[in-house]
Amino acid sequence: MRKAVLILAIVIGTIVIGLRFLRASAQENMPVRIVHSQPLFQAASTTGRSLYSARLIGAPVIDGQVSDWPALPSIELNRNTAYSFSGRVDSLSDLSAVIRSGWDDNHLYFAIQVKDDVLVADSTDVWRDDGVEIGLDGLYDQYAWGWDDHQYTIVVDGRTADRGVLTKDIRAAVLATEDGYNIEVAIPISKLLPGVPISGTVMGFTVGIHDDDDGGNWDAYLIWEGTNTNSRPDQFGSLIFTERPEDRLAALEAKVIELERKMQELLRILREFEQLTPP
Ligand SMILES: [Ca+2]
Ligand SMILES: [Ca+2]
Ligand SMILES: [Ca+2]
Ligand SMILES: [Ca+2]
Repeated sequence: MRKAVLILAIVIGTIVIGLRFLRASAQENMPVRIVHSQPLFQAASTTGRSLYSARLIGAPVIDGQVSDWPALPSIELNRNTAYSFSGRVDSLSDLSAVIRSGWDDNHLYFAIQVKDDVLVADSTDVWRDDGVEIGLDGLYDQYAWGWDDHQYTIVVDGRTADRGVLTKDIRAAVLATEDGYNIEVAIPISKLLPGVPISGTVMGFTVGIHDDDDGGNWDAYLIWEGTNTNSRPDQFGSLIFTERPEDRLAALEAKVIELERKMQELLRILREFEQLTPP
């Protein structure tokens, strides 16, 4: 038994060294040219516009500070880029947003930086205040009412809802800034997909933003793709999951190192057990 564990430990050690070598040579051979499993900026064969979501090696801290995010592709939502535009928006500083996305095995993340000159949260209904809506069709089946379909709202006061009903399913933080507010949100992958995402996974995706500047109902509403964020995923844009090969290696290496740690723990327990067993 102990011999088998030792052999397994040696095999895992060899894998770790091999992965490190692969990673080092990948970095050595690709000093400037980064090859992506899915091109980060090229259009994919999807309807509407796309946001590219990149695999994150370190999970962002969900605190509203977006300085822990790497430089990633983003989309802008404002009165010029919105597919749907209702109400009145006087300027980009009255209402606009920049949206980035990342993912790992367990969560889909968004960092949303909103410009809004007057922050208001006075209504019971989440859609009547300043806030952002994220429409997701996890299975990308363009059917709106499956377990994979969500309209997550994050209100400027920190409330979170799914299809207008308050929920704790997602973890979000809102931080007021000089010219608006930042949102950071972590959505469990289990709400969107069976298993884990891979590079090339595509979801239906849109984002909406409400502006309330004087209390009561909203004054302006922008939607990036589509006429609403909850019932017409056939009109949504898409979210395309990407992963750099070196990040895939890093993720794999982290898993093997964790396995190695567990093996060391098992060996330690075996040694203790041997010391307790009479010869
Ligand atoms: Ca953060
Ligand atoms: Ca309101
Ligand atoms: Ca669906
Ligand atoms: Ca406002």
